[in-house]
Amino acid sequence: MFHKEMKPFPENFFWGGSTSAYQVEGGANEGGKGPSVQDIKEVPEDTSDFTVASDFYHHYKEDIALFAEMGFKAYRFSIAWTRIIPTGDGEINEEGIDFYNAVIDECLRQGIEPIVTVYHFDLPAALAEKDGWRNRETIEAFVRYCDILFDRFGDRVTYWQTINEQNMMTLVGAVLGTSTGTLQDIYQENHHMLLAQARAMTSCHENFPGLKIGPAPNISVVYPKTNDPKDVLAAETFSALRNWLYLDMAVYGVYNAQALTFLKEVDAAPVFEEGDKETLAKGKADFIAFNYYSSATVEFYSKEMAEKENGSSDQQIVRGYPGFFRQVPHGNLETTEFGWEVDPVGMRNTINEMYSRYRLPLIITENGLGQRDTLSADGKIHDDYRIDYLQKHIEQVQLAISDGAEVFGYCPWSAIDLISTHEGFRKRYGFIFVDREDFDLKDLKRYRKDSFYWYKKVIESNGKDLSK
Ligand code: BGP
Repeated sequence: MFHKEMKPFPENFFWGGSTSAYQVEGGANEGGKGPSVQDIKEVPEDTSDFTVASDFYHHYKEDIALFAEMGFKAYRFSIAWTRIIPTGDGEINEEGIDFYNAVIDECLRQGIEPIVTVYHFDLPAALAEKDGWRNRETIEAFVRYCDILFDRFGDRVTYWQTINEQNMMTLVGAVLGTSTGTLQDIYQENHHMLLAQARAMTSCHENFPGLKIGPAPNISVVYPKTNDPKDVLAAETFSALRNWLYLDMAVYGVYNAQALTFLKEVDAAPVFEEGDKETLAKGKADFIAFNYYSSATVEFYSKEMAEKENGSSDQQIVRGYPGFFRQVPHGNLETTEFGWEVDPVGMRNTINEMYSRYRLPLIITENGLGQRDTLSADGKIHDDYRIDYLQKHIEQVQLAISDGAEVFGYCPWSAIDLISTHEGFRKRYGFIFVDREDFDLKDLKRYRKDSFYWYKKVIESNGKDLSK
């Protein structure tokens, strides 16, 4: 669509940045924190574990001051469940409450709106030992944990996100270190997370008026590889499973029909208990937070194709499922150093499709470029590539706003360097460089990257000046 005149970014737009507790905090064994699945998972041999991360736990004042210097209006971060309740469902750890009180107060003191994710990949290890999300008691533990957060922090935190990238935990749980199992196991866990989310949203609305709550999936447009109607259908099925299952539930309180039918066809449909349908129907989001890095491309994948290639009993449907679809490279998109396709226009498509389906205010809670950075002898980081990536994506956000979508914030990943989910510290995303390597902690000193100064200018001009 062409616009005679672009709409400006709204006033009070939440320009900010994003992090998650286990990837940035460190202090893994401090302040009474219990272990999460991220602390006990096996990390790839050549990458760091999460014990120290960026040591935000000890540097939070300095880091939030740097966010404020960039002009952040919002900071999207997650609370570690195991700092608040070390065993997941037992005693409250007041030291953990104190830590997040301090972080929230520091944000507010600096004029930054705290936007909190309740759960970002870090299920308490004690709950994982009791079968994690496969066990329905985890739903109760989650709802209690959420109520504690709303109660203790809701006087200062208005915007809440339930579960970060539940769809990625379902599609690539093994890579994220969240969970594995048969397809049926995984979709049963998914069902329990959906119930937990619905219960948390309902409780938030009934018991804590004034707070706003939404999901935080990773949403991306799915292109058919060709205009062959079979490819188009394949893309639609994959999108139903990847995207709409999560948003239909968060907004309408029902399973996406196509996704549920697919799950039945592959013998992975969740088992409903009495009352589940009603519980799900009650949970309604106030806004949609979503993460976007890249688009997806899909082709029809026949059973014959699968047999020819020696069959695929692969349980990871993210790659493909014989008789339905499979993901393929786009073919016309550049890829990052770490192999991720870059598709800024895809973000406009994604926003527009989401807005026309759901008509809720949208906030981008992750988007960014993971790349190695070099610290020069004079303390500079020339990350033009990151500026390029962000510039192109912000342009598309403004185009989507001009197309008619309601977008109220942009919080790219990541506010500061942190540890990648499975590719270590060398894969950096931040505006602020943290001087450490995967196995050499150095001094953890903070340096402003070129993108820091660029983003400051973007925020100051409310998105009008994107020039380098
Ligand atoms: C999202 C996660 C983040 C983050 C980001 C980048 O899926 O919500 O936790 O890490 O992706 O991914 P990665 O670290 O694998 O490069």
